[in-house]
Amino acid sequence: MANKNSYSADQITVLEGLEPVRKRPGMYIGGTGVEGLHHLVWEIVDNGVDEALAGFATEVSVKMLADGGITVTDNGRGIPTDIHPKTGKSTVETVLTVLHAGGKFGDGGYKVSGGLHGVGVSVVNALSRKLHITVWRDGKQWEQDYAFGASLGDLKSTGKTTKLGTEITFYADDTIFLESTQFNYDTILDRLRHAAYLTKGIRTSLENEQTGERYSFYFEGGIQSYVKHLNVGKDVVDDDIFYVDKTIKNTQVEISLQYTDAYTESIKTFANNVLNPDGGTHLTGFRSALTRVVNDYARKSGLLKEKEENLTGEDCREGLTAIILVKLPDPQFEGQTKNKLGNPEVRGYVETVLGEYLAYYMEEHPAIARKMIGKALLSARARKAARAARDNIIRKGVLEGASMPGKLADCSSKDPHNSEIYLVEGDSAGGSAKSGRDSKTQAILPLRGKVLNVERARLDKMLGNNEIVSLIKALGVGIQDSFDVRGLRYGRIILMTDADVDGSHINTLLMTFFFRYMKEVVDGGHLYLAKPPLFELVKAGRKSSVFIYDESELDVALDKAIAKRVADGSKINVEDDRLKQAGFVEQKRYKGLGEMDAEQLFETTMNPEKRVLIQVKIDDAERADAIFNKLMGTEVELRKSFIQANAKFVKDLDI
Ligand code: 0RA
Repeated sequence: MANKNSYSADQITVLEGLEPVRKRPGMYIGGTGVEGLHHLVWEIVDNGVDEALAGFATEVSVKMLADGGITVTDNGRGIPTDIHPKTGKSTVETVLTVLHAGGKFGDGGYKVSGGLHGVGVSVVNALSRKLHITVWRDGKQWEQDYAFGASLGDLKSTGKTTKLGTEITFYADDTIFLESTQFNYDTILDRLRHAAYLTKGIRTSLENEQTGERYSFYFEGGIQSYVKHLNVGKDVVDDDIFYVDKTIKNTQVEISLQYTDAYTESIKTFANNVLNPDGGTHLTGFRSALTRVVNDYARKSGLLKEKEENLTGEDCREGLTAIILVKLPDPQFEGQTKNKLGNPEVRGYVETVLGEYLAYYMEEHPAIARKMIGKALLSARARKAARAARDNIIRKGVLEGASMPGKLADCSSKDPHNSEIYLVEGDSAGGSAKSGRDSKTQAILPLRGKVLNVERARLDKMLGNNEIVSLIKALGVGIQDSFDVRGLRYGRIILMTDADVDGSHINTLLMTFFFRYMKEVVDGGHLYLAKPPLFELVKAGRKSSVFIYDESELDVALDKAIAKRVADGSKINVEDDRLKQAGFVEQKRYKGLGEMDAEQLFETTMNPEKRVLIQVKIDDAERADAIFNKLMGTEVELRKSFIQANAKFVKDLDI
């Protein structure tokens, strides 16, 4: 047994330590897809951020190496190099080879990693085919190599230094990450931007060795800068941004907020720099303090009359952008997805901090305070009007009634898994779609003209719009309080508009509507964009045609067709233009759906066997929010520049 190629006893224990990770990686990093892959980067970055939170590091940088590796460097304390009493190995090796041996015990700091989300750098090591670590500590540089989680030798001192910090280079194991081991620059950049917003005084940077791209973030204002960033492109009530940072007991509460003229609220909550999408006790505390302070001020100032009822929480939050960040030693999470902060004491802390400092802020800034109250009063009035309008519509049975809108050509299938609805721009294309469709599974709803801009309209106005009402009714899901995605009558909702600027605009308006009012429909993967052809290449004798869906495909298609004719031995006249050489007699450019007859429309755009559909995804609600604000908001210049920059969006459209 004991030959020189076998592992020594303690190496075996170490290997066993990481075996569960290689066996069931999903348990540790959520999955082995692209998201899980990026988890490896977050794990190490978070450790560096922890060093910054504890007051030891000021910089965390990531480099995407040309050979596929990732290097993460921080200037924290450096992982201790001394022998760990429990393992008899260096602490570096212990941290890298023993599960959950994060090792930062009792330093009194807050941790991003080591808590619920941090699974430890050993997981990264376990899932890397190669890993190299360099530590600068105690005047020395130390280095060690690993493969598949096992050390290839002891930690060795390789030089002298005055530096402090840790640098880890790893190569994701492609036998684990079968889908891809390719990292995404924008994904990493996004994470580093957030880390910089949430950790005051930290600089984060990213370099892509292959493309030469590099970026660095430092936000003096922390979450105040974050609010500013979220509100780019929106009209703000005042340029000033509220900010407070107070510690109660051992919990640090940081809040920043600013009102905009939007009708929606955008509040993000974090515990120890981890986003809590479902809120939790910090959000509850925030809401109750906000409602109380705004009402108190409104009463005291006489803006809210004695006989008027209190402003609701919703009224007080209309147009609000806020970041709530708490840092606490022992965060507890609730709910199935653990997306909700549960520590009960946090509610009171946040309520106290905001209650005191927002009241003070409003006293100090009476002009801003009046604008805030004015907004909330408007919202209250609009809310009452909207409720009346909706009640009226519901009373008339317009939204839920058994009868379908007159313009809907429904399909005969009543099974949502087996039916889809096309929302078609214009009555004439709608007519073609109706006669060309497969009436068993395909329903058609023509929408006339520009659908209402829901971003800038409240619900009462929206419900006054026939197109929107027909749409809600046809889908069968209701709206707002009555919304229920289980009522959805079609598995696929397909937006079919002309391939021009107006068509893109209508798509955007409709996507905005779904994003704002039927997000679950989008989340459920039900929303699609149809892709009509841009060109038709007509064959001699008009026997058959080739349809082209992308500008860039045109040349490729001609090349292919010419090559095929050459291979077939057809005579080719080099004097002819490329179209003729390819055996075509005409190149037709389609400007709109209306130029196709019913059969053509079906064959090119609706036939499930051949059509191209683009699934609308919301990868990142924040990015979507920003884009919608750019597109739908009042800032014409921003909107123009975005449309120009993205005019040719095609394949995977992330809204
Ligand atoms: C164990 C203990 C200490 C720090 C670290 C680990 C540590 C880990 C990583 C991972 C990436 N960068 C890191 N920086 C530090 C505490 C050190 C001390 O008490 O001096």
